[in-house]
Amino acid sequence: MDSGIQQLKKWVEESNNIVFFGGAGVSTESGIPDFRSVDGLYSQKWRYPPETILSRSFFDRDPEEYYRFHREKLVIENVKPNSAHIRLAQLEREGKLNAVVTQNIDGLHQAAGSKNVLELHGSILRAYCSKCRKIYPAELINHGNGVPRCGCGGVIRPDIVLYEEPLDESVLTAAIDCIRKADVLIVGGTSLNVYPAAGLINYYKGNKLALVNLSETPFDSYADLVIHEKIGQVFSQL
Ligand code: CNA
Repeated sequence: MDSGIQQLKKWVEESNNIVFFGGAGVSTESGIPDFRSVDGLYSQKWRYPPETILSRSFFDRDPEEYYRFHREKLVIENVKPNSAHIRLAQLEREGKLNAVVTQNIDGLHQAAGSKNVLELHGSILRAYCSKCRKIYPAELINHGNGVPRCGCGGVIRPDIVLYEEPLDESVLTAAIDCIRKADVLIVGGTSLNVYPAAGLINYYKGNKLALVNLSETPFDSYADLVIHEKIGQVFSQL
């Protein structure tokens, strides 16, 4: 076994206060493309960059085009949790892991059985009316054609945080709180380019910060342990 993975395994064995903070790279091994890898959404041909389509001003201006992108690119059928999601859920059940803080919107941590999941950017598995806030089933936004509308006339939207929108204050506070108190912080599958989420690492006060990411990140020199390997493969060895 790789010495980095051996070190991480030891930290995991010794701790009962682990927090995991992850991003899109956690779900690529389940078949969901991330944004910034070579085969990620940023490299695919689309009329506008994902950051533009996934912004609040774009959603308000052109909900038709937003929903075309949403259904074609964000909703991926028959995806299953991979070894990383599954092992994280096990670690929670074993009383070793306190929380999963995720930038993902795909619901795969919950599908794997994780209970304390702090979804910084919301979830495409929930929907509500942007005008009267009535809650709707996700099928309405994830399938079908056109722009789904509420009886009140408002556009039904996914419960995700679009670019230009603030994060949910209570989710952010809970994430800061558990990261601040964590003994081991494992950060994985995130380019650490999207703020304010990436800045959460700064709240960690311990000396066991592990970064598991395929490519380099701006925080590599800040971490106590860096593993540039596939996260599913790493977690299947922990
Ligand atoms: P990102 O910027 O696309 O970065 C992903 C990172 O993961 C890259 O640095 C990759 O090198 C790395 N990576 C890819 N595959 C693996 C792997 N198997 N093992 C280890 N590392 C890997 O994504 P971030 O999460 O950093 O950016 C935040 C955005 C992306 C958030 O707003 C998300 O909502 C959004 N997003 C989410 C999903 C999802 O829910 N699955 C998918 C695509 C984008």
